[in-house]
Amino acid sequence: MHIEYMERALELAKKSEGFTKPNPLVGAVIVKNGRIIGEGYHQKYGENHAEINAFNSATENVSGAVMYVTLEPCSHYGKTPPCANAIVKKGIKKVVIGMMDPNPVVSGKGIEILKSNGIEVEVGVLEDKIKKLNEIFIKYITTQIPFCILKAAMTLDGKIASYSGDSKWISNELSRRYVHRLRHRVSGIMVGINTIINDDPLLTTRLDDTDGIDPIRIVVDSKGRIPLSAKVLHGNSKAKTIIAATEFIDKDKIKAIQETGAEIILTPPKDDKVDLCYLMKELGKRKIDSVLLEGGGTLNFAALREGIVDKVNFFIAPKILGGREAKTPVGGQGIGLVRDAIILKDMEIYRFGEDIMIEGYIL
Ligand code: AOF
Ligand code: ZN
Repeated sequence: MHIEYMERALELAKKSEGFTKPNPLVGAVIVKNGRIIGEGYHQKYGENHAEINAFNSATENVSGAVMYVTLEPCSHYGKTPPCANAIVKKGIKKVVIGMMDPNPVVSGKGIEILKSNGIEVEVGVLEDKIKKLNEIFIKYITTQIPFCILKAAMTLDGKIASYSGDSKWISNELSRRYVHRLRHRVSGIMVGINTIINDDPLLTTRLDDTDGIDPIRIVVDSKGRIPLSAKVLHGNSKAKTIIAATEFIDKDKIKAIQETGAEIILTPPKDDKVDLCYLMKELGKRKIDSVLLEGGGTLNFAALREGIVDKVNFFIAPKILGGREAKTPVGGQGIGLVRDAIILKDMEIYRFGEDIMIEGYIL
């Protein structure tokens, strides 16, 4: 039963994917006499925490009940008062917690409040699944650097476009729909200037079931080559656009870009290019907790080499294109020796119809 109640809390937490950033996804279930008498989840950034919504939904007196909550109840006065205190006041007998709060402001202190008030506490139920759901939050709250997901779609022979540059579409509709859910989930989407010049993408979220949130568009453009007519510089999205450049960008170009409403972030040059580690820190300062990196190959290689990528999602379609000159997902200069290769771990395979998606974490 234990696991089932936590599974329910996890299922509730997932309902607000995309809406709580940069805060966590949290679900809570209240159980009394073997029945669920209250449920809640954190629905939107800045609003009630999961525990409070569970209390508000309770159909009977919660005194003496057990609470299952995916994240350690908070101990701080933030946008709302501490949930641990509310739990004490309501007379909850036992709290089962999925994972400790990685937030240094809370971590361990919520549990301490509960225990010192005579509440029984158990930690670590479904912990791995809950940590995966909150992988973005865990990295961002402990480092202030966004969690970065590199996404690429390729043919079975590893091409992201044909030799003539055609790429519509490599992956199938199910895969592409998943990518739009990812765009909704993350705070930022990042591409290199070549992608803007070649494809002129919108980089917005297009979902058919819910209203998706557009990520902030980030273009890595060291020398400021972006055409002022680029779609990302025009009012087709509620999300803003950031152009990341270096001192090699023309002053007049900076002004012209700013006049479109976009923001410029200048980084010190690194090998004459944008310093990606510096850029990620700057994005973190702007509350961007996650970035979906949608390439192309030059930027993908630089991002992997600089160590800003946390996870990859490689979609592989049952198509073969061939072509010596056809682009692959990771380009750049490349690595000379296999022993120096970038290594991944925790590999998982997902199916989207006939497409295969391989997920892995950078070691
Ligand atoms: C949430 N939702 O259900 C729980 C959270 O910005 P605040 O004041 O809402 O506080 C956010 C912190 O509260 C967050 O970093 C995490 O440590 C803790 N728990 N946050 O947004 C919730 N339980
Ligand atoms: Zn709270």
